[in-house]
Amino acid sequence: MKEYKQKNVSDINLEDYLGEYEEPQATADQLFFDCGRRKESLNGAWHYAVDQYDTCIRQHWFEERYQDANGFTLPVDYSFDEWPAMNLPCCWNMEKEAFLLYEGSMVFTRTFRYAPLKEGADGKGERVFLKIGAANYICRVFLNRKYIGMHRGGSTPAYFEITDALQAENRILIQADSTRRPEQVPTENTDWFNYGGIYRDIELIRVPQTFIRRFQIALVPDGTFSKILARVQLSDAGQGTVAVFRIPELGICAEIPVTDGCGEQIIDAKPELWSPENPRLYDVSLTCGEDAVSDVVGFREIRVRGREILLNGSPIYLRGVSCHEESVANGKAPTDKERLETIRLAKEMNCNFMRLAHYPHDERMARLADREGLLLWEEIPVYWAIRFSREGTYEDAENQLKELIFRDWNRASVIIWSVGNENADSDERLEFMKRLADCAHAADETRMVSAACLVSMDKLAIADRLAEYLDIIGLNEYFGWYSPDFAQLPRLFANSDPAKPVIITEFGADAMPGHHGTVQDKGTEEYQAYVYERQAETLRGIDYVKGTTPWILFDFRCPRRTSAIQGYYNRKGLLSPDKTYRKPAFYVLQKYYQELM
Ligand code: GCB
Repeated sequence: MKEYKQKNVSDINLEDYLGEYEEPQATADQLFFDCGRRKESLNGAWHYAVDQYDTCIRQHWFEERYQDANGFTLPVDYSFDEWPAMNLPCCWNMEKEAFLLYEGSMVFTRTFRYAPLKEGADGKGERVFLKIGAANYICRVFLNRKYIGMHRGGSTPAYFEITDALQAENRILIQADSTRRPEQVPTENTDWFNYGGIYRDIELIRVPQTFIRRFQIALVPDGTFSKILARVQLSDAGQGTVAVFRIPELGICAEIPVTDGCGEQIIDAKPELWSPENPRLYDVSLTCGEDAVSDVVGFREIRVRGREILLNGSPIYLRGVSCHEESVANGKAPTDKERLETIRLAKEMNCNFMRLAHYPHDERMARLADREGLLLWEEIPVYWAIRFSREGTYEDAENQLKELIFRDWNRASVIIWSVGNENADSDERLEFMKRLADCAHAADETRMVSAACLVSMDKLAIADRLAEYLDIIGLNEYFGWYSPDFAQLPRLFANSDPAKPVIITEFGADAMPGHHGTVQDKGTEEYQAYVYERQAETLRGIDYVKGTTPWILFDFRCPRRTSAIQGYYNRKGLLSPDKTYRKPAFYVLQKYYQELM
């Protein structure tokens, strides 16, 4: 870590004031399996201040220096307990009209009590971690006048060990910074709204000295549906030990030998298979030493054979739709009820699949999809013009990918990890994304890796060089919208001969709810429905297209979209932003999917 000296309380001449707050960074290495653990919620009222100039960090507010060495009372620019309060988690943009377009830093603070629960068998006490489900984009944590660490990445969880900083009475301060920056993932330019805030759960998690870091369970994808893989990794290598893995309903109680902190067992079993039609879940648990975790999981196999996608050994067509994580009232922090409604609406359209675009959605979504029976595509925001050669950008992207994979590894609903969206095919990008695809394959041998690629317009073909490194090719094509000539779509397919299945990850057209005209009038419901009809007409005949996730289930906020019919919304939704109004294209897709069932 670089050394920086604070010269006085208000360090107005220190340009690199962030220097010492860029590390330590909470990464995928700190993330651990937390289902079935004892958690204490820190959700609720937090005092906050808009901190547009990063004064909290420049002036070290967290040090709470009210007096100098001689007892002189110092002037300070904050008063934590008199600041207004906000209920976290939330997107601040939704809290006050004045915050709607605010991008930058906010500082949140509260106090909480802590009492250790027990001494460990080794005489050492428990360890305590702070989990922040998500804060966009950077967050920095300060506890009892100490800097704990930071996290980068706006949609994945951060875990900070705070054991040594805890006291009976605690003051915690979290700075959340939603500034868009070119080197970040995503960059400063996206086609969605940049919500700010600590917008997913904030929790304290107590664990023993040595604890279970990873607990991964899956059906072994060997086509026999008769073996379950259970994998464990402990927080420390330590001495050899044994973990006990149980699935009571299947009569499984297996010992997993653990050496150097890692163990793995393949167990004979005949679980009822999970599928969208039969989302069968089992309670599973793992104990090791003083630690115990549990989960509720489904067992299914997903695989590619030639140009087919096989679910539990049978070819499947992925009848999907793309979806942002958003609600009018709650921004990027929808309630469970709102998430369930999103799933219900997709099912009403005869979907068995959803693309969670363009960043990791709340882990709740995949749990709900497990329960409700919906297959998922999950994605990291390697979106558009990522600065592929810039130092640190790859590491940031890879870290977000690993955080997502480790977080959702046990979710039967998740079948595809996507490493990006619509990135132009350059050498730097190929190297960057090939590494990401390799990383996803190495972190998870049970799922498919994909990316939403661009059409090669000069060849009018599927020709993205990244395809070689993917299991399934995602293709965004906008014939009928950005590319006017529908006749090019069948030609594109005729010109292509992919060796793998293709999912059309986007097509669509804007339509303002209730805006009517002829099928020639862009922006009308009629035109959108026409685009869906023409698309379906072509796609139904292409044998290697094994899924579609048109853009998009509902209209979403989008600062780039300023025309009269857009009104700062992307209007390609099949539903109005509040999800209550179905545009005619909704029924076109519903009918098309009915045909494919
Ligand atoms: C795309 C992007 C998506 C946009 C959409 C649009 O290709 O992947 O994020 O929102 O087009 O509406 O232009």
